[in-house]
Amino acid sequence: TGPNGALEATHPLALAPVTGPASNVDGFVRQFLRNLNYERGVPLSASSPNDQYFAFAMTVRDYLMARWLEDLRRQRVTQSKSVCYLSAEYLLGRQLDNNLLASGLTDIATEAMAQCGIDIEELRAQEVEPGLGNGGLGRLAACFIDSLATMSVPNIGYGIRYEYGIFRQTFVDGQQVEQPDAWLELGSPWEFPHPEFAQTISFGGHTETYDDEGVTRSRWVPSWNVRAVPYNYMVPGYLNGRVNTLRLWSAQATNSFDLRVFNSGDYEEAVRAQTYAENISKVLYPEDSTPQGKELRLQQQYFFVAASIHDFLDHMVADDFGLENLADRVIFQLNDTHPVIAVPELMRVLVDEKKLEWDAAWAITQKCFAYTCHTLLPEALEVWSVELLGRLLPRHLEIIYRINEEFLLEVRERFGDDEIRLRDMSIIGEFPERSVRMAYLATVAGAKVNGVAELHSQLLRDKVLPDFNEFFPGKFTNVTNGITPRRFIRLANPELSELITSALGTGWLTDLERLRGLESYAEDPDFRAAFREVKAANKRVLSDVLRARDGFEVSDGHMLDVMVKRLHEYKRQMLKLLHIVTVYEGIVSGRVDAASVQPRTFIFGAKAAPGYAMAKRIIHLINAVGSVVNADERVQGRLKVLFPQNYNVTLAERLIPAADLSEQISLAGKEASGTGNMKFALNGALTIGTDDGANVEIRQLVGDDNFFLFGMAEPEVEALWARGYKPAEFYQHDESLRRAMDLIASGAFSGGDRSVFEPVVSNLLYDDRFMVLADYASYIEAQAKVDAAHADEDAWTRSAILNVARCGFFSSDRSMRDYIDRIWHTPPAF
Ligand code: B1H
Repeated sequence: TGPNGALEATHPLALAPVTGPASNVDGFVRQFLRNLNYERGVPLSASSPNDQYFAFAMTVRDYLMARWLEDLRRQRVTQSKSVCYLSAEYLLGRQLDNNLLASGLTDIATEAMAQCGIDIEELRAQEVEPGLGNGGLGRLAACFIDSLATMSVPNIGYGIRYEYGIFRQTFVDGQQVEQPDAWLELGSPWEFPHPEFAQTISFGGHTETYDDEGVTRSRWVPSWNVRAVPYNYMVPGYLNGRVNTLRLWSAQATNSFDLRVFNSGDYEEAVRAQTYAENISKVLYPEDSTPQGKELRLQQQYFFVAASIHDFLDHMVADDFGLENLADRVIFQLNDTHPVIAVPELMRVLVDEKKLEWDAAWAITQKCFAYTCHTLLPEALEVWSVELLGRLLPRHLEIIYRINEEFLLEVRERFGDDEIRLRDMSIIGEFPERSVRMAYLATVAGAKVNGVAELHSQLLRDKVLPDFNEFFPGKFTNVTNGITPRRFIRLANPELSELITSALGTGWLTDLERLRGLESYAEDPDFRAAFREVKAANKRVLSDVLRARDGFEVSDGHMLDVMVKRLHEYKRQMLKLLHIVTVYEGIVSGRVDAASVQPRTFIFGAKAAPGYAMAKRIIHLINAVGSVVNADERVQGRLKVLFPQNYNVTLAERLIPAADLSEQISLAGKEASGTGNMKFALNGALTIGTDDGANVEIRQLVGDDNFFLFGMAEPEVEALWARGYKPAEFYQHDESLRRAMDLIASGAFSGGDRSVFEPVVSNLLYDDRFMVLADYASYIEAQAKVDAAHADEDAWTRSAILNVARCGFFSSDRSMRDYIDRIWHTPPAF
């Protein structure tokens, strides 16, 4: 090897750049058979669908490889500023079709498989989606890295390679049962392990000071460690030849693992310790919104951010770059508080290991991080008890204390000895136990703090972190979320994509504001007919999927009314259910003629956190209402309630394009943004929604005529709380609400057993933290408007087209431009 360890080859082939297989059907077939034979070790004639899927995926990979290697090389050579996205979750969805699309290989690959006698649909069905996220937050990370690759922005996504992703949901007697998601059981063709780039990550132990040539320094003496092994995944841009990297860390026991225990002869104990280390990346915590202060979770967080920071510093920053300029090389974007322990880790590296002065290190750190907050729920703001943090990461706790001390000094300088303010702004909270407020730490350390929709960012500034907003003028900003149109329009809705292209030509997929051009087509009867035909075709596709997957029959001619998202009380699936029960009760009581009811199919998709009892009861109730309503002949098949189990990205891609009505009905001031709302609107569903999260911006863009607004706005919610909210009063004064609630309480949906759903009913009557009853009347009224609007087919289609035309803003490409302009300041890519 030559200087810098570079290999010096003389063979001409070794000097040429890597090239992929020939970009034609023959080239694809040849490479596919090669992979089948040489990588899988099977002949075509004896290959299983899984072998074929693997060989196929590897072939797609082979076409992307040359660009990937080149982009990795250029990241190092140019040393231009990179975005390191730190996220505990990436909810990727299936990779195969996305990577085919990005590489422009779909047609060639389809023909190649046909010539091999292979049904490409069967191959697609082999892929298990990597469900390495809970919901919106994880899916957002996946959309963002897609957009960055498509915009050729240098980016590494860092995260955790959970062996088990979000649990598989099944229903047993209508109740959720969780099963492990063994997504790696058959391996994954998309990952590249690099054990040679493993990092050693330490935990526990104590700190000490020592004399370093006359300077007193601190150091951490940890008590155990674990190996973090990186697995690389390709993140190809859309038809631009760019391939970025997603690097997920897997925990392995170190070889030297507790030799002391080994030597003491306690073999069993040593092996147990190994298992302990490997637990770190074993499973994704299935809590959405409400983090639990579990030790393993803090281990996961520190494990992946420490590995990521060291990985970047060791391999991506040139030796002569100069640490004081680190912020010219990297911005670490903190996806919520989950990676915030990265802040004291970078400080520890700079101060303890690189021996920088504290102030110099802090100046660098404050430029290298930015923080995105994704919530408004107080219970979702992560805190770690000082006891736990100090035990697991003693040096980091010291560093956090010092950061806090110096921060509070500055606060004192500015505001005087205002003890209440000081207590309120302290990174260390005292009640109910001493703990580290991770959102505060992130806010103090971050160059910028952003919310994820206009309303959310406003509430963050005014309600959640007002003192910080005052103290750090200009630090707070907004970046409204977005979704990738490649996956959620082009792949999920190929028929609509074709229709759009027939009207606008190509180019809109990477410049989504061009959808504006569809506005005039809303007036064109032929276009409207074609648009309706697309929706109908998507319903047929969905119908086939639900039949095969769940044994459901979707009736023709029904409006599809869809509510898919995590089950959480603030999202108010109960409100949707009260509407259904109200319509049903009207029919069975004889007050409403079934024949006059507009045929509707209500589709729910939702997982509940396994420990969230109320959410699980609500799932049970939805299923119970479904089985009663669907079986009742008096309904004459005009109402149907379907709840397919295990809602995931793959199902979302089929459900959303078929939907007529999108349910976005959270209590105003609770949903930070929502991203499903954007996916539905862009696929031509109309929204019934509150003034919450990004709904606000959707409504502003599509116009009041094309959006069904209902419910209290956030200030009204506040005012009602202030007056004293008594849900039972709404029950007493609203006959229709009373009938619906009474029907549930009567045991009509639980075989006469009144106790089963009693907790749900009494929770609404006497607590109702999310004001379901207060918004009920307004919701029912809005649903009547939906019925009326849907009766006018042409007007509805017109509105649906305008939703598509006016929602180009919600491309995640636009979100990325906003991050670049307002936060990252990364120069245009090489
Ligand atoms: C969102 C989370 C979340 N906000 C804790 N917060 C988690 C919190 O594992 N945990 O402990 C996991 C996830 N997720 C969602 O983020 C918001 O509720 C949505 O409104 C928003 O659209 C989405 C993306 O910004």
